[in-house]
Amino acid sequence: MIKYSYNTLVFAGEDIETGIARLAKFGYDGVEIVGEPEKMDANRIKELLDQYNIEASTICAIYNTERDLVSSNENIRKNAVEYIKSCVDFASTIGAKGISLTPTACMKIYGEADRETELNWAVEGIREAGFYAGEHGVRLTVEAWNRYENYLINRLEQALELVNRVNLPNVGVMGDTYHMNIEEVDIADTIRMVGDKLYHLHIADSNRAAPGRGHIDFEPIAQALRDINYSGFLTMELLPPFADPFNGSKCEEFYDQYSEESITFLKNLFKEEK
Ligand code: LER
Ligand code: MN
Repeated sequence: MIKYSYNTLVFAGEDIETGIARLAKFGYDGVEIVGEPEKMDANRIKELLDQYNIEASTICAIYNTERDLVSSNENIRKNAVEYIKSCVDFASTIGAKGISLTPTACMKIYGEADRETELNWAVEGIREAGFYAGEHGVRLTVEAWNRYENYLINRLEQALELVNRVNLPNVGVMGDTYHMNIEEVDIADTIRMVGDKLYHLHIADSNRAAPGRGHIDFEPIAQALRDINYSGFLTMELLPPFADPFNGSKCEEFYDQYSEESITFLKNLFKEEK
């Protein structure tokens, strides 16, 4: 069965309780929590999730120049692995089952070494973090980002190839319809191609607004998810329409309005049996 969650990344400037309460009120099954374990009180988050009767779907890990699995600097690569392990500990405490992973920094669009060397570093780092995650019952999900945010893994076939090289059962692929709309030939066919290795999916429309507010056709995507018997979370990851959407700027519509509207849109989409 499909479950719905919402990435709290966009709820800038408010206490985590307000976001959790909002998502519980609008009928979400889960909350995707930003992966900054050192800045967050995991025990309090767990208490709040229990109080509002909603689960932690996943951790949205944040990859920056200090947390880059394919940096040419070995210390930074090690730091990235340690960071993912700290997200695993965080996930274990709050009950999240998956952590997103992209093997380089967000907004880094040039490599530092040749592609094969970087992919080998990625495999090495993901395997180490992946073993640790496996011991804690947590999945790592390799997400492809569009070419303006990342140069290494832009399409799901590349994510799948990397996941196959890592070859651990708890390491799979994740998509994001916003990135896929830019990079894939056909979003639905790509979902079918990844099949049971699709462990997680971010949902946003073509402009990163709530589904239904851009020009992605979600009908064939829903059909592809039915075809592969997808039973994971669909997590809204909506972000403001800026060149740098990660700078913490607030847009009022991303709080109540898009939270409510997104789940209504997706529940309608999956309601009718096709
Ligand atoms: C993260 O899930 C994502 O999609 C990227 O754009 C970086 O935040
Ligand atoms: Mn995403």
